[in-house]
Amino acid sequence: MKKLLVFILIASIFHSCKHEKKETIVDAPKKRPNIIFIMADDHATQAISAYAHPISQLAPTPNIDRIATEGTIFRNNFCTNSICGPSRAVILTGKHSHINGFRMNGNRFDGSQQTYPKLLQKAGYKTAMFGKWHLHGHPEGFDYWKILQDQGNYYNPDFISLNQQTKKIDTTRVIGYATDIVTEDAIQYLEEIKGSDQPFMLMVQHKAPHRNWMPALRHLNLYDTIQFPIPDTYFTNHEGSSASKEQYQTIYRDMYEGHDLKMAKKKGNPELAHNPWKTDFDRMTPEQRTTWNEAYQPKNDAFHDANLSGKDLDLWKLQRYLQDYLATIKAVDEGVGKILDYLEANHLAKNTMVVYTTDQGFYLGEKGWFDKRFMYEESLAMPMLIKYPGVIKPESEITALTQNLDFAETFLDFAQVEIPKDMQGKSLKPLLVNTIEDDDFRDAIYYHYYDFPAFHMVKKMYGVRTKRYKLIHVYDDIDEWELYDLKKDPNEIHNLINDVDYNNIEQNLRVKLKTLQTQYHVTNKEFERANPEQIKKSYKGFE
Ligand code: SGN
Ligand code: CA
Repeated sequence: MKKLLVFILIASIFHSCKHEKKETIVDAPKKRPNIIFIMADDHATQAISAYAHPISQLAPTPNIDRIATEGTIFRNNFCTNSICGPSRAVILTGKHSHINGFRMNGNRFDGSQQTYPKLLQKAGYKTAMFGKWHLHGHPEGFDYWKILQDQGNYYNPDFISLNQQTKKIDTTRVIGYATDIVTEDAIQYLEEIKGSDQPFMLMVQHKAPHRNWMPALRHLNLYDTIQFPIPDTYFTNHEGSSASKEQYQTIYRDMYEGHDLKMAKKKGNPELAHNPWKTDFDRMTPEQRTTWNEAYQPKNDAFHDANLSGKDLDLWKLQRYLQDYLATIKAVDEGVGKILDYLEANHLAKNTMVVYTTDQGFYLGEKGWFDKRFMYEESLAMPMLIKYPGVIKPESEITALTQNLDFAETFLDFAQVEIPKDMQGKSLKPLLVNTIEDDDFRDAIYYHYYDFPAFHMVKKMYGVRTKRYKLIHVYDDIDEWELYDLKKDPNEIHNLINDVDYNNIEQNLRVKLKTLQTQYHVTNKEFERANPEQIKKSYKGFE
């Protein structure tokens, strides 16, 4: 009996250590940390095995998970505007889109403004940026940078870089696979600065797993035999949300069969089905293309033999999408492993903070969709894992409501640089060193998406999310409010806006929304509507 009690006691202590917060670590290093910020593009929380979603368990990410095992996992981290360039601009500036001026992808980032890399550089950090930039213009505030041109391509991408000798801008096509090249460039830079007594801050930003989901040659058949779980909402008709009905990002309706799903026109012939953006495949070398065709042709032939239609075809498309999407993540995960191994082998691990995140979440078939933009959980959530040995408790978790808006201040705080008053987030340091309770950090987050009319035709929307509820105002060619109870309806398919039982909750959320808009200096100018003619044209044009 006594033995059993001791066992229960030890087991409960052990249990409380796993993924729970504990006392602050006292032996925190005094030196300013190095920071490596690794960011993927469109990496869904559902596709990181540390988050334990069933999809990710079939396509694990062991190296990314190492960051969670050695550090902390954020459970409620969100973007402010679920689209690429805007999220990146928020990360750099610590300011909402309407303040940093980059509201949608077509905008140009005003590089002259204050950013955290500039402030770190000024404070004596070596700063470098690799991979996807996607803010137009060239990076500022970096000692060195080498970025993918525009969106970047998976194979043989074009890079723009700052030539360190001549200080001139070079554009070069590099033969190889984008994820591997970006990882190698980052490691090579670490080699070059080895032994410097300055701390460093590196941004390593991958193209993957962005559309059109082209895996590395070594991963082309990685998940061929796996059947991924089908989301409960794959065929949902989202009643109560016109925006959901009118979007153009449904897997079985809007994906291009050749370009996105790598389907072939005919059996026995590698010629791709609908492939409007030819450059992704045409830039491959003949050898790469041969390896590619050898991997896809047998599975495409099997597809033709199966002669699928209706729902069977829709489900087949989901599997092909997930196989490719998840296979592109494999190289990202391997790259993270290489960077972590490098830090360990070079005695840098102890004083380096490593962050893994993505620019925004992504749909893996939920509601039938791919892409992002909506304020629903899959695209609003940003996975985030951070390790910093001796400071952040291993295997801990943070449930506070946090945002990409907070990253800049966090890095400045750890680097002991004064945080400018005009930044709009909050340093996450008190959460990371456990001097604040998660629930005391923030009670609600603010969101605003503007990119309409545009590709995928997701309407403009803004809203507020608390731990349990979400209120969204969708506007432009419509004017609709949506309210969700995330506890009762985690899939967000029951719009409760007309449910009288939720009147009080709705009123409180409206008040909170107004408070946040005042706090973040949102003016009426932010709610302008597009020209109705242009909207109509776009619905036709993007069909
Ligand atoms: C491309 C993609 C879209 C995607 C946008 C924005 N189409 O246009 O599906 O929504 O980028 O993505 S593609 O066929 O050209 O890949 S973002 O991550 O840059 O915001
Ligand atoms: Ca993105």
